[in-house]
Amino acid sequence: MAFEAAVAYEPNKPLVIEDVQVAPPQAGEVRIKILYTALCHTDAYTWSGKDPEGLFPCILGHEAAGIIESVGEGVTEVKPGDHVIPCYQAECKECKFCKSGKTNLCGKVRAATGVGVMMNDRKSRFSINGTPIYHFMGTSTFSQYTVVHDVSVAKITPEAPLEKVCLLGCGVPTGLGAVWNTAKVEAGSIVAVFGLGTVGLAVAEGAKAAGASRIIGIDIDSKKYDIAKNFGITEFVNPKDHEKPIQQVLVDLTDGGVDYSFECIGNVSVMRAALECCHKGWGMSVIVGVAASGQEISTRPFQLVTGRVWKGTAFGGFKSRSQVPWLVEKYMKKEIKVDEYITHNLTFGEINKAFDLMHERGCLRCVLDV
Ligand code: NAD
Ligand code: AHE
Ligand code: ZN
Repeated sequence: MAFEAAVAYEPNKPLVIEDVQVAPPQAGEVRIKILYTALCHTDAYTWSGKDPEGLFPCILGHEAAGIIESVGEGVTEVKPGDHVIPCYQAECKECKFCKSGKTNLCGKVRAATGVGVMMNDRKSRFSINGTPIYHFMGTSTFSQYTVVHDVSVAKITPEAPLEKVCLLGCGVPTGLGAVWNTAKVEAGSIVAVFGLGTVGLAVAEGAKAAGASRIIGIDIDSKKYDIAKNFGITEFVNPKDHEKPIQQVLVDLTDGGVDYSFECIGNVSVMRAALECCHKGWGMSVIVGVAASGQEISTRPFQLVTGRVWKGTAFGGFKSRSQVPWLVEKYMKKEIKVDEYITHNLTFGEINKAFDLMHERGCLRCVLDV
């Protein structure tokens, strides 16, 4: 089968819509007709060439929704016609990670998804005139059809609007889960959110639902405050308005520091500030942002000796196949926002324009009609 996909041939070079051969799913794989995909900053990060796992040519994309077209041998949990969200964080329910009860990371297919191929034969299911095109994050959703491992697909209710719930493939769950699963923010807590894009706003939404008493948003774009108030941000600080380091500004504002902070940018200097604005004795900082290859975090170990805790989160700690359907149900019951994060809708052919939009003010998520 040949279908259109947006191929990234080289870092930062415009994606090219090509007719790509999409091979049938092998054992333990499914082929999905992707109907809608959004763009996440991690796609832009890999496209930039700074991701050590970025391989070219590849088909990017990991925040999407679609319908199962066919399944390979031995696939029992989904069938053609099922509505699904591809999940870059797999959940096999059998590996050491899945059984540990301590993490949402899964070990079953990660070695293959990190090098752009499928587990079975260590080959790609995408090709153009016989030349293989690498997969990305085990999802490759910038394509009308994609092949993913069956452990990387969450079956959702057919009633859910796919043009909205595609967002539940990455950014929104990541922010909510960072608060609910990773930090486990308690009612009454003071929370600081660094970076008010989709992920940071979802952190704010999660913190509000958890009953946080103050949710302080920090962003270098002061226009973000207006929109952020709708997601639960109660106070706003622009580091550019202060001469003091931002961690000191926050410590002064909160009688010694915040209970929880979240870095949702991918900037290692901000990660340090996010840790150091936490309260002595118990403050916890969660790294959510993805920093480029070669970047490293640092702080005085004394910060940790005196009780601050530094953590990180992948997909907000949610177990994908088990919990994405639950998040979709929560959206259907209007218990979590999704529509509010979608600021732009474009056609698949406008994908390069969508990448440009990501750098513009006022853009949270852009959804493409594939
Ligand atoms: P975004 O670009 O929409 O938002 C980032 C925000 O940070 C913007 O509002 C920007 O103005 C602000 N900002 C930039 N530099 C700043 C600074 N020095 N101080 C304060 N604010 C600053 O991005 P997003 O889609 O919300 O994603 C955020 C990060 O999360 C990215 O690094 C992305 O790759 C990562 N991410 C991680 C996971 C995960 O599982 N850990 C999942 C999804 C996304
Ligand atoms: N290949 C990158 C890893 C980037 C990264 O940390 N990815 C996050 C998801 S970002 C989604 O937008 C993640 O879940 N990581 C855990 C994992 O297993 O990949 C790099 O920098 O090396
Ligand atoms: Zn993402």
